[in-house]
Amino acid sequence: MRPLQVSSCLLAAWGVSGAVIERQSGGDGGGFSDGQPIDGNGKGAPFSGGTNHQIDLQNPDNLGQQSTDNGVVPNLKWSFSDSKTRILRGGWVREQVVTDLPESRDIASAQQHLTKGSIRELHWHRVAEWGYVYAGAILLSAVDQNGQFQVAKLEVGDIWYFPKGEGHTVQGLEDENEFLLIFDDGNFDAVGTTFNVDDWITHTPKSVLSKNFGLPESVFGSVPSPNPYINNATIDTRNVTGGNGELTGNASYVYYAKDHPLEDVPGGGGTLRIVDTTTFPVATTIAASVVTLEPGGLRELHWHPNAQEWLYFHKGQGRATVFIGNANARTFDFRAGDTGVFPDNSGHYIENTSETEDLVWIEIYKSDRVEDISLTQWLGLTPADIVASVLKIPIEVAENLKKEKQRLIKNR
Ligand SMILES: *[C@@H]1O[C@H](CO)[C@@H](O)[C@H](O)[C@H]1NC(C)=O
Ligand SMILES: *[C@@H]1O[C@H](CO)[C@@H](O)[C@H](O)[C@H]1NC(C)=O
Ligand SMILES: *[C@@H]1O[C@H](CO)[C@@H](O)[C@H](O)[C@H]1NC(C)=O
Ligand SMILES: CC(=O)N[C@H]1CO[C@H](CO)[C@@H](O)[C@@H]1O
Repeated sequence: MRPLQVSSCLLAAWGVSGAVIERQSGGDGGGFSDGQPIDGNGKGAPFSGGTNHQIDLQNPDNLGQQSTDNGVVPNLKWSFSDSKTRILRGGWVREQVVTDLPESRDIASAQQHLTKGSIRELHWHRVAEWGYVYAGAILLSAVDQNGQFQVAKLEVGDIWYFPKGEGHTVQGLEDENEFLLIFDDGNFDAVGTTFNVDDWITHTPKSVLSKNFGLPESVFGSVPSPNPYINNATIDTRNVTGGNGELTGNASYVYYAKDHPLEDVPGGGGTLRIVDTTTFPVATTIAASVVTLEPGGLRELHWHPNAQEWLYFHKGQGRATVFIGNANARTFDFRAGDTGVFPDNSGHYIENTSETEDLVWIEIYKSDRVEDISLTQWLGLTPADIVASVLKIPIEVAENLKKEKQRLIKNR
């Protein structure tokens, strides 16, 4: 009987003094926080047909909550919960590719879980791969074209990068291990993007395998087909020897979080770790920021001059308005497990919408560097008379705009 409640509460609201009373909260039905497209100022009406109430409750901004939104902005959000999860012996994987989130042409992603001992089989990609461990620990192994190799243990917060084409694998070391995978091409599911060794061996004549490896044909009689995608094994890491030695220093495929203490962030509202070629030299095509924003904090209004921004929300909940040019702007609600994409050079902010929880997310750019331009800093470094006349603000306000980037602004 929601429609009746709505109309009676609206009548009551109008009845008080003829003044408009905002009814955005309160549990008795009739506003955005009740999952209804009704602004309490005379706009909107209840849903009378099919609607997914849980999704409506999670996305008040899709219901029209932000009166400053305008024009047409395509969908810029995809939830991993809407992806098909591929369940396997030893774990699972769920992807987000360009057909899920069409605006994300530069980046595709996946979450992957491996149980203890499970191995993502040996493979390589036509695209570069970037990974972030957020649960457990993994053993990574890779080899480059010069016969240099790396075998490394990564823990929570550690990051890896495999250049396009390098052969690699990862194995779960703890009971449960999970990580985010990023690829620098949105069309990740296209044939010709991933090459699994099991598949190649299975579809090569046995006589050729025998000649190639100098071994009897029977050696390859048990290669699994179809490939299981995840294999299992005991954890008995044999040392690798030979070749041209280990990839270390600037050539390393691994960024260890412990080697990079968090620095103070301008604005004081949280922490921001920039992982690009200034701190992780091999990562020439994927740059990242790992951000924690305190309750009430704001990632300041800014844009990125060099790339589209792709996002993964790891904890908490927040909202962002994306301004894509002309008079087009749209607000999106995000929570843990969502991904998003902000078009190249679009203006945006990210705001916490939780009372208590930090908002944690990862920003990804198909670039060698994280770059941003701060609206506050730009205005602060423009002649104050110009800023005052254009924005119709007092000149003293324009003169006192901060001249430093604020990045993560603390709740005041
Ligand atoms: C791998 O999984 C199979 C099937 O579940 C099981 O029979 C086998 O013992 C496992 N091997 C190892 C080394 O864990
Ligand atoms: C690998 O090398 C290390 C250091 O040289 C050694 O301590 C360890 O026993 C070796 N592991 C195996 C499985 O041979
Ligand atoms: C390693 O990379 C950093 C950052 O790009 C650079 O400043 C440094 O000189 C490099 N070190 C070596 C030994 O090449
Ligand atoms: C604790 C706190 O200040 N939470 C705020 C997070 O941001 C939302 C949206 O601005 C506010 O409504 C909360 O009060």
